[in-house]
Amino acid sequence: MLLKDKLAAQIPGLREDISNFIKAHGDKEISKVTVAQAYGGMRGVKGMVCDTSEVPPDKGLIIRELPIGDIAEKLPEEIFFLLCTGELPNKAELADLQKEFAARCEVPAYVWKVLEAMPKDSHPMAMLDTAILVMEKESKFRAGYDKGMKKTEYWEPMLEDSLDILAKLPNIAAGMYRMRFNKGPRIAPKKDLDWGANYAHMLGLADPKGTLADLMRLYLTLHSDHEGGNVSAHACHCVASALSDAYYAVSAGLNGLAGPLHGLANQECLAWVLETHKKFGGVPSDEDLRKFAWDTLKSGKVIPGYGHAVLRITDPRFTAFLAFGKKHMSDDPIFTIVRKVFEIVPGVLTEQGKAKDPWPNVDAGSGALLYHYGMTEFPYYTVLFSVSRAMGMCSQMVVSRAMGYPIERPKSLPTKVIKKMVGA
Ligand code: AMX
Repeated sequence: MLLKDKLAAQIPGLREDISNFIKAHGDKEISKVTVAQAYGGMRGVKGMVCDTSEVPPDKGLIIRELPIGDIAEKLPEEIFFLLCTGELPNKAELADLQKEFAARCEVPAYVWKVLEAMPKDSHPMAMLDTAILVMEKESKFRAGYDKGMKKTEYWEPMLEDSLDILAKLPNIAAGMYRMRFNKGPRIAPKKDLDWGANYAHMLGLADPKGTLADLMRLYLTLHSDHEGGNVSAHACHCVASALSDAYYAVSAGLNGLAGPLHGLANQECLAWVLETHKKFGGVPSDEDLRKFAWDTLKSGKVIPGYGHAVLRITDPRFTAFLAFGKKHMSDDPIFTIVRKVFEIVPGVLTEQGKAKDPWPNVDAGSGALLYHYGMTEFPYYTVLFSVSRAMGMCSQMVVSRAMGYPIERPKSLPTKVIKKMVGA
């Protein structure tokens, strides 16, 4: 496998580089922690390493030196290769990776049986995470560990598990969609389609203009990674640092993505947009929308899709979705509201003065695009996000095992000790 060959060639040099770096600079300080940060979700504390991507507050997502806006048109498979190796694949490397995905995409029959046995009103995220966890017995990492593989070899079965999971995810996610929302029998994958197009094909949505595959590719590329400190990446990294295999770790990360302040925001965001549509009987006026935004804030709720823990600009991923919408559905009323919300809400949040970032994040527009294609089941939206974000989580785990990073174990303190430390 060409991806594995490339990693095998890179890893010894990377290990040596980091080992020398720690030897030469290991005692230097890169962050300090205040009392407010300890109580404030560690926001801004620099205490983790993530080489797959970074999110400068004033630029947005950069994957291995490439701004997301410059690579939004790339295939998700290309992005996975980039995340793992720092390089976009050449033609042969891409074809080889796609061959690996096609060869591994079959979902074990027991997964469907478990999903079918779940209560009919289970949240799709609970179903997805169960499906991943139930496949844990397939883990090559755990099998290798049980046989006593060497630490320097950990990354290889971690890559194998990652490819197995990623290859199956669109298949599981699409099958689950059809099962959970009574869309009829599962649709078999087409092995000659790329990852995103195959996912679009297996969902079985009406696609008269033939553009759904483009949206899926864009969606999967844009959500792929967002550095290491967000809830899902961090949860996944932490679990895997205990040498739990990729099935345990990806499932754990996605459980975090299911939270309304994280990945679930896209479902909540579209619900908010549709609420305005219903309340005002169509596209609201600027004044109506401004008032509705204020009413939301005054009722103690957040405006979903706006604000970010790190970003301080309009998320370039939102910009890419907006461009797609302008091109393919400029007269769609729901998309029109999304555009209007973008004109009004940053001003409202700025006036309120609480949110540090009044600008739209990735979730502010993506739901409206899916809705346009007839995917009206909001609870499913975070599943799409998950299929994509699994690429980031998996690539981060491969890198972490390749570099031999240790178990994660920050130090916590009781309030009384912190008070004593600062003389309170
Ligand atoms: N609407 C209303 N209030 C908001 C807000 C929003 N969109 N964004 C932030 N605020 C509020 C916070 O709730 C907080 O209020 P508090 O002091 O009363 O607790 C205050 O502004 C300061 O928050 P912050 O430092 O700017 O943000 P944060 O780092 O604590 O939280 C986030 C970041 C994303 C959770 C927050 O902006 C939010 O809740 N946004 C709406 C939900 C959302 O869109 N989530 C998706 C994020 C992207 C993703 O992971 N998919």
